Amino acid sequence: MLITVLSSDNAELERILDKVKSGKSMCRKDNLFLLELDNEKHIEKLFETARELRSQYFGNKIFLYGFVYFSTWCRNNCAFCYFRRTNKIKQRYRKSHEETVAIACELAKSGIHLVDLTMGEDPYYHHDENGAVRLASLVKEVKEKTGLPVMISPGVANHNMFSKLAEAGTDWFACYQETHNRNLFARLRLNQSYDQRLNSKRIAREMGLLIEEGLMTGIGETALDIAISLENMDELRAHQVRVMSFIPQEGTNMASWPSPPRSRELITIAVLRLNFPDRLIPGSLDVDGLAGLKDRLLAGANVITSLIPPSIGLAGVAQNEMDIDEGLRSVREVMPVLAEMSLQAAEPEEYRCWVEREKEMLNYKQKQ
Ligand code: SAM
Ligand code: MD0
Ligand code: SF4
Repeated sequence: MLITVLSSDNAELERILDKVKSGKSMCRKDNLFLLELDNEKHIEKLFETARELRSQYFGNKIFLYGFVYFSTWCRNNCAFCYFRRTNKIKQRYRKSHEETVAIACELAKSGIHLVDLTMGEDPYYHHDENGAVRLASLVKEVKEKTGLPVMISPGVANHNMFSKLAEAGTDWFACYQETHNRNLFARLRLNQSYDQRLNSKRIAREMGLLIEEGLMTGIGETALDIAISLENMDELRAHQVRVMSFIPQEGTNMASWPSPPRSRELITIAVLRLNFPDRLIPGSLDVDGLAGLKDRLLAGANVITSLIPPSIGLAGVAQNEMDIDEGLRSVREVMPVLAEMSLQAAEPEEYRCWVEREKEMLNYKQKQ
């Protein structure tokens, strides 16, 4: 009986993988089937196909993102987040403009391809026109001094902030919905508007910024929720799509909520690759540190995120301390992992070209 079920599952898996390899897009039922795989051999086949597709579009090149969490002040109170407003924490800080630029330059020297400037929804930047001006001038100087593309993760931004950010040359806007199930969203991102958050990505795109959408797993979502998220990511035409496992944080409503088995994040990374073969898909060092990198690359990720310079008091997000002061979240430490897997860090120029081409396509489509 079990053998019959396994072999019919195998046939269905082959059918879906062949369909993807021949360039056809998948339907909700296909995605659900893949997201619910539980046989190790089948999962390995899925990962193999994800790697094949990655190599078809990106060869053996991997992109590296440096991460600067420059303000951990936040006006929101997300149920899952260590940096939520009401949490009394020791890592509440706001780095000055000069300090942030210096950190970005240090990261750039280490060989990263993009600077991701991330913050809580800090009123210092969000409160008024002056805040938006400060943020735009930070992006502008980081771009000028590092010569690298810049991503900004400021939380929900308004039209005025986007126009200043676009003017300053911001390349990317990252803002993760976490889930596209509105009820679940309301339980996670307390007192925040689902539509406003989703729309801010649409506005950013209209202003010519590349956008990143993301999911969190292990927060009470079902496989169907994830399949529906894939459709939303497609509709949004996000340039980068991600998934991260939930990590419980001290002092939050979800402190005793368990972190999920990593299989769900890894399978989702692979399914993202199958749905969006030519898009950027991160494997974050912020979930399991350097030790978790290989599995994420094996599942089809082509960007390493959350590279953080050691010893200057910067925090991660999900793992606010893990591997940071030890210097394990560095370009130097990820290189041997890439080499072991016959992968290679891209040249900064290759990354810049990818970004510039996508931005040109965006602007061209907008003019039509
Ligand atoms: N404040 C901005 C926002 O919320 O969009 C940007 C920074 S926020 C800390 C970036 C992302 O970190 C969140 O969207 C969420 O996906 C992730 N994150 C926060 N807390 C996490 C946790 N406990 N486990 C896993 N991911 C988490
Ligand atoms: C990461 N800690 O990539 C970062 C962060 C924000 N754009 C990214 C969640 O894992
Ligand atoms: Fe603030 Fe972002 Fe954390 Fe929510 S996830 S509390 S918006 S820093």
